[in-house]
Amino acid sequence: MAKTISDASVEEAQANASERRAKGEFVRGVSGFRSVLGQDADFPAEPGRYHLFVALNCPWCHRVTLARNVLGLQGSITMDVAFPNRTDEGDPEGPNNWEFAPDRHASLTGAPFAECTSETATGENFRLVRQIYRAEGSEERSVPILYDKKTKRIVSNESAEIIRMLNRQAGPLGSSTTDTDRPDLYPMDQAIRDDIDDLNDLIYRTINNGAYKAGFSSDQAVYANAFQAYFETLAALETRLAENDRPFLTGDKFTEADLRLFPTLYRHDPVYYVRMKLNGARILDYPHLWRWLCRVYALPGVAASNSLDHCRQGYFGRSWNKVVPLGPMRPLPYPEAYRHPELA
Ligand SMILES: N[C@@H](CCC(=O)N[C@@H](CS)C(=O)NCC(=O)O)C(=O)O
Repeated sequence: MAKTISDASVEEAQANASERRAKGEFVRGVSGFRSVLGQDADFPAEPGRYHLFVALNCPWCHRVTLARNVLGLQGSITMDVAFPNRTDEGDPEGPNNWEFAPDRHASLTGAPFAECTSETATGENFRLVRQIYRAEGSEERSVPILYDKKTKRIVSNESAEIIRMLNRQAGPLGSSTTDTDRPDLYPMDQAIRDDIDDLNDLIYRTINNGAYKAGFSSDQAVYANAFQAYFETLAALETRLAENDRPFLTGDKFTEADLRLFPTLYRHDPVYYVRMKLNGARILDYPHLWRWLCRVYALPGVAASNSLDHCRQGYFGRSWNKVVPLGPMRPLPYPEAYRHPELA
C-alpha cells in the first residue's frame, strides 16, 4: 500500500534493529496494516461503518481519540477501550496482550475503569487484541486499530496514517460538524503542509518516540542521547511559540503538528518525568509550552479524549514494583493544572 506521509515522521528506520535491541536500545517496530479509507476500493468512507480499538494510556491511540473528537466523529466511528495494563505471565494466552476487561480492577483506584469496554465490533466478543489480528492471520498485537465492521477487516494500525485519513474523510464519515466549523488538521496551503511535515519529523523522532527511547532503553548512552534530544526539541518549540507569538505551532490554527505533540506533553509532568526518566524539566517550566498545552486542552473534545488515570495505571502498573505514584500535588494536581495557563 502506498504510504502518504514521509517515513521518518511515521516509523523508525529498521536498519540493524535486532543488533540495536540486543545492545539495549528500544526500537519500535513497523505497523503491518496500511490501507487508506476512501482511497482503497475495499474501504469507502461511510458513516457508522468503522470502529477504533484503543487503550487510553497509549499515546499513539491518543492521537486517534483526539482526531475522532476534534473532527466530530464520536457518533459515527464507534470505539472499544482496552484495560491500561496488558496481561501478565499468569494469563492462559501469555503476557503482554492488550485485554478488553471492563470488570478488571485498577490498582490505582481499586475499582474498574468506567471507560473500559468489552470488544463489540468483530461479533466474536474477543478478550484480547491479539485475537483480532489472528483472525486475519497476523501476529501483531498493537493498538490503535481502525477496523471495518462491514467486512470484518483491519483497515490500518498506523496512527499517523489513521489521523490523516480521518481528517481527509471527516465529512463522508459522518462528522457532526460542518466543513467550515471543523478544524482542518492538514490544510491545503503548501507552506503550512511543509511546516507540519518538518515538525512531524522532529517531534516523532525526538519527542513521541524519543520519550520511549529514553524510558525503555537499557543503555546509558542511548538514554542520554534521547534525553538530550527531547529537551533540545522542547527548547526549540518554546522559542518557536515565543518568537512568533502564535497560539499553535504552525500559526493561528490547530493542526496535525499540535495534535501529534499533545499526547506526549500531556503525559510529561505527571508520568514521563518519572517513568521515562525525563526529569530535566517539567512542561510547567516552559511558559509558552505550558500555555499551549492548556490552550489545546481547552479545545472542544480534547479533555474527554483521554484519562490521566489510565495513563498512570498503564505506565506505572507495569513497571518496577507496579505501585502507582500519586503526585504531582503542586502547584495543583493533574489534569486540573491544565485548566490553569497562569501557573507558568
Ligand atoms: N506505529 C504504531 C505504534 C503503536 C504502538 O506502539 N502501540 C503500543 C502501545 S503504546 C502497542 O500496542 N504495543 C504492543 C505491541 O506492539 O506488542 C502507531 O503509531 O499506530
